[in-house]
Amino acid sequence: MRVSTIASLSTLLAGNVLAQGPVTGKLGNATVVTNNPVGKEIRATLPEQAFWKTGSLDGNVKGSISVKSSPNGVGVEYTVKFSNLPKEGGPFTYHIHDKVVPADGNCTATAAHLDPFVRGEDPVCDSKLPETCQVGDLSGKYGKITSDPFEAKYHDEFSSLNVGVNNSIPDRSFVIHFSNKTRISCANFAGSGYGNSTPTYATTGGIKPTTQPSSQPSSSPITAGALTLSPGVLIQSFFAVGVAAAFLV
Ligand SMILES: *[C@@H]1O[C@H](CO)[C@@H](O)[C@H](O)[C@H]1NC(C)=O
Ligand SMILES: *[C@@H]1O[C@H](CO)[C@@H](O)[C@H](O)[C@H]1NC(C)=O
Ligand SMILES: *[C@@H]1O[C@H](CO)[C@@H](O)[C@H](O)[C@H]1NC(C)=O
Ligand SMILES: *[C@@H]1O[C@H](CO)[C@@H](O)[C@H](O)[C@H]1NC(C)=O
Ligand SMILES: [Cu+2]
Repeated sequence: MRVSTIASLSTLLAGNVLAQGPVTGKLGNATVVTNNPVGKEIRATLPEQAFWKTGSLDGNVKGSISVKSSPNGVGVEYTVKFSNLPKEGGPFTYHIHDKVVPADGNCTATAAHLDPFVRGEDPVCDSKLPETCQVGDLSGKYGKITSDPFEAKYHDEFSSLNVGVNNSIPDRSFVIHFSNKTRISCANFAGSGYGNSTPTYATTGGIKPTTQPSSQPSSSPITAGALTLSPGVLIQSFFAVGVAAAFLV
């Protein structure tokens, strides 16, 4: 196809989309949460073992998502940290998923993104209109993981720290993906188990057997790279010198 044809086709498509307004949820735009419990904070931390291991991934991606209520109860503040990412397969995405990770660490069992307004994944949402995005599509709304280490802080109006409501985060999980959507790792929030307070690790959901942490060679602890989880649980560092340098394009 000629370049000019492609150009006019995309003009036509763009015009069409504009005429119909942005794609939003079948049940409308996400509603702003105004009753978040002030002073509440939850966190999900990735486990020691990856769900999907590639050659370059050393142990697992290190990372956590913390969700804190805003002083006025409207929306939440997210603090997202990732490092030790695979060298291939980026830019990586991450989302709040609908279901929790079961004790065996099967990231596939977390189902799809948290999407109470039935927006769907495709077409990808416009980050300038976060109310039109899936509530759980954090990288769609606030940016993909494009560096290592990666850190982002942002305010999201559509997440609830209350439990058992359609946009609740505490009773869910998050998943980090390769750009091709393959799930790399996942974790639950708060004391809900997997990745945080459970010292047992994935058997990789039938994808590849991994060694249990107890049978791993115990390297001398590198305090700088160690990640403290719930009291007493210490993940040993898998950082090699230099891994922290940015390598993603
Ligand atoms: C959803 O929000 C978008 C962007 O603010 C707006 O254009 C659209 O009319 C809204 N749709 C509904 C159904 O409220
Ligand atoms: C997705 O990308 C990862 C990393 O490059 C690779 O290991 C995996 O096989 C890919 N999955 C599919 C379905 O292509
Ligand atoms: C992981 O979860 C998926 C979806 O629930 C399921 O189909 C699959 O069998 C599970 N894998 C294992 C190894 O349990
Ligand atoms: C989700 O709950 C909020 C608050 O109760 C409500 O306004 C909204 O309509 C609900 N959305 C769906 C899709 O059920
Ligand atoms: Cu996801």
